[in-house]
Amino acid sequence: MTMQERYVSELGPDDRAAFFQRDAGIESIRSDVREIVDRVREEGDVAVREFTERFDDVSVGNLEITDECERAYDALEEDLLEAIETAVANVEEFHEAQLPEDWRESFAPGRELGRRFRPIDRIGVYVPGGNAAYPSSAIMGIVPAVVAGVEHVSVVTPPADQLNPVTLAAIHAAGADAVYSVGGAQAIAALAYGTESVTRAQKIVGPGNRWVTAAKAEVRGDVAIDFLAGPSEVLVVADDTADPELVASELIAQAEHDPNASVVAITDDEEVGSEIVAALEAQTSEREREETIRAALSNDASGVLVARSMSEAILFAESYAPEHLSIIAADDEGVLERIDSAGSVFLGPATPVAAGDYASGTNHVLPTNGGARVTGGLSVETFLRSTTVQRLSESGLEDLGDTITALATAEGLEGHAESVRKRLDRD
Ligand code: HSO
Ligand code: ZN
Repeated sequence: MTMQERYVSELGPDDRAAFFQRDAGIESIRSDVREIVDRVREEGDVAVREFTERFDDVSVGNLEITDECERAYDALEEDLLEAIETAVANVEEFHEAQLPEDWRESFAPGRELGRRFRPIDRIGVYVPGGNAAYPSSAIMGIVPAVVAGVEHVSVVTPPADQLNPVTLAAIHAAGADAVYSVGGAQAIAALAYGTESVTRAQKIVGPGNRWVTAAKAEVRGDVAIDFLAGPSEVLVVADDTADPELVASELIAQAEHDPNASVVAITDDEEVGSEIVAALEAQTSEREREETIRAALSNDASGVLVARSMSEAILFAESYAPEHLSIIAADDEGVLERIDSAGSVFLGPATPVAAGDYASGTNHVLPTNGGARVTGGLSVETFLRSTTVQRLSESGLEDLGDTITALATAEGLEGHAESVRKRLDRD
C-alpha cells in the first residue's frame, strides 16, 4: 500500500470533488435494472424464478421461507442466539424511545390543532445475503417497523446454495411476518408490485448491492423507499490525544465491507497522521479481508488528511457528511457542536462504530454519499405517517375569517371564501 497522508490545504478542486461527491455507481446498470423490474412487474413469480436462476444460480421451489426462519432460530447455537436477542432488545429499546405521541393543543381561543401518527400498513425490508450476509441488517430494518406498529413486514433476502442460518434466525427474532427467498433487483420489483407469492409493499427499506440500489431508484414513485444507500463510509476526526491504532482500526472496520467503501481520518496533528498511516499498513496485513481493505483505502474518497487546525478538520468533516462520524479528541463534544451533517456520531475512544453496527441500539441503516446533508438513517418515523387534525369553534373561525377570505379571493377561489362566510353569517 502506498498510502500517504495528505494536507487538506493542498487538495485541488478535483481531489475535493472526489471526497465530497461519492456516488453509489448505479447509473451504468440502470437500463438493465429497468428490464428486470418491468419483467417482474408483468410476469410476477415466473420472472422472479427466472432471474434467480440466472443471477443466483439457484432454482427456488417455494419462494416463501418464513417457516425456515423459525426453524433456523430454533436450531441456532446458544451464544449466537443470545447475541441476536441482546441486539434485538437494545435496538427495540432505542427505537421505542423514538415513538411520537399524538397531540392536540389550543393555539388560540377556539382553534385546536394537532398531529397523530399511524404506522404504514405494509413494509418491505431488503436483507443483504450472498457474500455479504448481514444478520445485523435484518434487525436494523425489521425491528423499527415492528416497534412503529406496522401490520405486515415482508422480508426479502437472496437465496444461496445454503441460506445463511444466522440471517434467517435474526429475521425471525426481529419479528418479520413473511420472508421470501429472492434477492437483487428482482426482489425489489417483487416488493414494489407484488407477485403471486410476494405481498406488495407500500414502502421498501434496507441496503443492498448496486443492483438493489438501482432497482430502488427505479421503483421510487410507484412505492416509497427509505433512501439510496451506497458502500459504507466512516470519517474519524482525531486530535493529538487520539490513539492512532484505534483510528486505524475504525477505518479498517468499515473498509472491510466493500472495495468501494470510503474511509477517512483527519487530524490536526502531523505526527498522529503519519502514525495512522503506519498503523493502517500494519493492521491491514493482519486482516482476513486484506484485499478488500486495500482497495477501499486506495479510493479517491479515502485517505489520511492533515489539517492546519481542528477548525479546518471540522469544516472538512461537515462538507464530507459521512455515514459514520467518529470523534476521538479531547473536546469531542465541542467538535460535535459544530457538526450538522452526519448519519451517526460516535464519541470518544471507547465508542467504536461497530457498537452501532451491531448492538448499542442505534440504527446502522444510514445515508451515505452525503445524504446526511438532508436526511437521517432508519428510525421509527421511517415507518409512520402523520396526519394533522383541527377543530375550530365559531369564534375561532371568526378570528380567521378575514384572513381566509382575503387570500381565497386573491386566488380567485370564491367557493373557498363562501364556505367560510356560510358558517359565519348563519344567524
Ligand atoms: N457498517 C455497515 C453496517 C454493518 N456493519 C453490518 C456490520 N454489519 C453500514 O455501513
Ligand atoms: Zn459495519
